[in-house]
Amino acid sequence: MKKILLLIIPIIYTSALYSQQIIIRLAEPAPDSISQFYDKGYDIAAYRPGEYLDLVVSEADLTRLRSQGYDFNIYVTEAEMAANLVAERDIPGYRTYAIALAELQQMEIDHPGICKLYNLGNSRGKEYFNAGNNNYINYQHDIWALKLSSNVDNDEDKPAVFYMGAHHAREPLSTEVTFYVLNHLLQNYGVDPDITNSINSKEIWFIPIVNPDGHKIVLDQVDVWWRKNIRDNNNNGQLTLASGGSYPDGVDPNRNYGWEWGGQGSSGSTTSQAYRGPSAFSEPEVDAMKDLIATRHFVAGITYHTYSELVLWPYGYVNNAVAPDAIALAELGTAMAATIPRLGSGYYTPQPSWALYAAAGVTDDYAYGQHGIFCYTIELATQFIPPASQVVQVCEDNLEAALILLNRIDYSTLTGHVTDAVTGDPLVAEVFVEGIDNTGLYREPYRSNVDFGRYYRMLPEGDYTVTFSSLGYFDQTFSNVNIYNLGQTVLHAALQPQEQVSVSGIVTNAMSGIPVVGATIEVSGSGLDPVFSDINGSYMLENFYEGTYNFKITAPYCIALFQEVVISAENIIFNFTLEKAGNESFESGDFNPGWTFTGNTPWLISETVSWDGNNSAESGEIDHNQVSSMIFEMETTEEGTISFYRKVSSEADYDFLRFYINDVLQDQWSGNQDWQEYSYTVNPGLNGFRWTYLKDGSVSTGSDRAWVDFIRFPLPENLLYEPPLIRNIQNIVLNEGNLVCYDATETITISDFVVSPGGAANVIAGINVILQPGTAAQEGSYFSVRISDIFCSQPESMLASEIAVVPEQSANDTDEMFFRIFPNPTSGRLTLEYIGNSDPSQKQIEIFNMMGEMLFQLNLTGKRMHEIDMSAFPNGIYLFKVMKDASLGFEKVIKY
Ligand code: 0X9
Ligand code: ZN
Repeated sequence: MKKILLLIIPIIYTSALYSQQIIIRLAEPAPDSISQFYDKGYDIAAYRPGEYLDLVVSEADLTRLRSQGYDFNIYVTEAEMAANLVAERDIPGYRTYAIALAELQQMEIDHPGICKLYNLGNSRGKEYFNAGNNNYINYQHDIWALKLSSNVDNDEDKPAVFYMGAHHAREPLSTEVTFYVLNHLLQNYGVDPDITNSINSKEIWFIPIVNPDGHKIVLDQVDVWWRKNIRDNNNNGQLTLASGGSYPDGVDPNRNYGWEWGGQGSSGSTTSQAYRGPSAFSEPEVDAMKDLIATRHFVAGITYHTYSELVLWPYGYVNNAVAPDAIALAELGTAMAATIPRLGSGYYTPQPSWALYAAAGVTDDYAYGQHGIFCYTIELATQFIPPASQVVQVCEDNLEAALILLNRIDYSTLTGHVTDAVTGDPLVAEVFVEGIDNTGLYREPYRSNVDFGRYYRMLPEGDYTVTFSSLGYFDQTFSNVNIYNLGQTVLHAALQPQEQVSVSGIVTNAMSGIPVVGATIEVSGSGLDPVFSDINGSYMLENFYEGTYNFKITAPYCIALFQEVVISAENIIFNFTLEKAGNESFESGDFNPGWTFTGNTPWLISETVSWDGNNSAESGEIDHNQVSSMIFEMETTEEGTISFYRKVSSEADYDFLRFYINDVLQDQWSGNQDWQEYSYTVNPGLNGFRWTYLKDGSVSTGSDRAWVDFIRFPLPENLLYEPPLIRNIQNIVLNEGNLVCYDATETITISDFVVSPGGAANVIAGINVILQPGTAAQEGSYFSVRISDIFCSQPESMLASEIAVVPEQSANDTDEMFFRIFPNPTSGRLTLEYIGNSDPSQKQIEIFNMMGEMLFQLNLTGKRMHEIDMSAFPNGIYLFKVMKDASLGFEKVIKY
């Protein structure tokens, strides 16, 4: 009776809860078929280029795929998966969490000198339970790690290696192989001299079940297809099982690591089996791995998965990725793969991870990118869950590769200690190997560790130039460092400390020369906190060392200044001038200071496509899976608005223009979309505005790019010139006119202010307006004057002034001309922005000096923003004469 129940219950239980899935196989897939299925969000079970492509699908999916002409066969059924999980006669099959934990605990008891068990933290389910949710009572798991090493209670100066299993729930074979390697080493301690030596000289870490909650779902046969952890994505307070291949709960742990997190091959959809989570390391299981990796001196590791019989190494986040250590990584991966027999014949295939498919947020990319660890993903076997009878064989077959990895640090490796030459204390220093570290995609520099100053570099055989550098010390370079295959090369470095210097200077406004208070001075790579300029614009950076640094200076509503600074004992004073930020229409034909670019190519200036004038910013030319970004940073002190026009011509729904504020996506557009204006609220603080054009893995449509024009930044009103209301005056004399300082901050209108040629100084309401004798600006013209918002702190200096002079408005003069000129005053670049409604094409501008001499003429030719270079003009006040059209004469004069 009991036996029958045991047989029947799992079948009823599983089929009642979710629709059945199967693994289907496409034999000899075309090279591009993987990306087709990947892009459509299929659950990829396995892929061996040219051999097979396996998908997890429902029966309905299979029918549909067949009707589309695909030649898929059923490869593994759900019943087979479930049956394989179960122990066979005398063959134990797969460990549960409870059995695994008991075994680890027993090891620690049996081998207390060399085994130490660490609890690395809670699973997601345990976190929910601890927070009071009883629905997760059965998912209270810990993430366990066993450290195997002599003097196991001490943290010694030893290189560490890790073996991880069960990132993915439906891959319990990965736990079995991890245990097998562990048991083999343990049983041979004191027996096999090589293994004994390895355990004595290394730390060997085992994390057999990284994702215990998911693992339980599979081992209990609740859902044998479960892959992710059990994050409650839909917030219903309980585990939601899949329906129709959709997985509402869970994050894919192998998309949650923080190296290029969010990129290709990871999904932003919560129901996807490859859901990356809301942010990098959002999941406690993955966060636990991050902490472990950060706190031990790992040099290599394997994360086991199933299936496909592959040995993979970083990078995997983007196609055609080349790691700086590509050669040494491939050498080791190839050596390991050559020892692992495949089920039929031949050996595992070695390849960089991206060659399988690009997937971002994976373990090996993070371990390598962040810490330089030679981390491999081994895709075991030919099924997620092979029958219990095959488990031991797969484990045995994988042992030698695990030992090869363990021993890699013993040869073709550079190692040593870096110390302070005076105190002898260990030093964290960058270890730069010429020809390796300056090649390939970015990886964090290798550094010696904080406890011992120890470093390891696994390198291809050969001669190298190696430089040790640490902030506050003189670099030390060694050439002809020979790396050979029979052992390690030991190279210690004792670095001489540098004298400390203090760097100081003043930050001023480039236009007025006035000190900028509260500017932020940051020095990238210095390890120093940013400092701020004081009331006099002065800043001071203490405890500095000689060298070349990149300074970044920002202040509210100013253009961020990026400057390389060479500091030496003689050179410690650096003054900076900041330009006020202006709106942007790209009419100068080049990017103005303050713009920076990231991604595969920078943005360009288009001279053929524009919303106003002739120019706009155009995304750089990019290929599939690439991005092109332009960024402008601006500090603001109050809430404001940014607006811009955008135009897109791209593959609809796949290739996008995206706009971000501080890396938070605000909007995205794709397809064919003509110029349109968008605006967004901007919070006070340092704001990074980023426009990114990005393409997915295939297809290009239209012009395949995006344009941005007429950007209005969140500038406060007083930075912009708004034409004021005008009253009449007659025959104003402007040449040699001189506006003196006064302390008014409110708008003051000077009305009925008549000055005839030869007129003298006038004083109105405490404002001094001195108009020197001279010639009338233009005979017979009628003007009004208004002076507004004037602020001065020092007599004699002109800080900001605005005078607008326009003819008396006639009743039919409804087409008002509106201009903004900023920044004002200026020392260089000035932007004149037409903000009226009518067509600006007829308008003309003339600029005069105070002598009434016309300096130059400008036609608006349809442009709304004009960049005017004033840097060649001497300090003073200039008049802008704006004409409605060339024949109509004065419409407005603006004085600067
Ligand atoms: O997709 C994965 O996470 C791994 N395959 S699995 O079937 N076990 O899920 C492979 C990851 C390898 N890395 C990259 N392709 N970047
Ligand atoms: Zn996996």
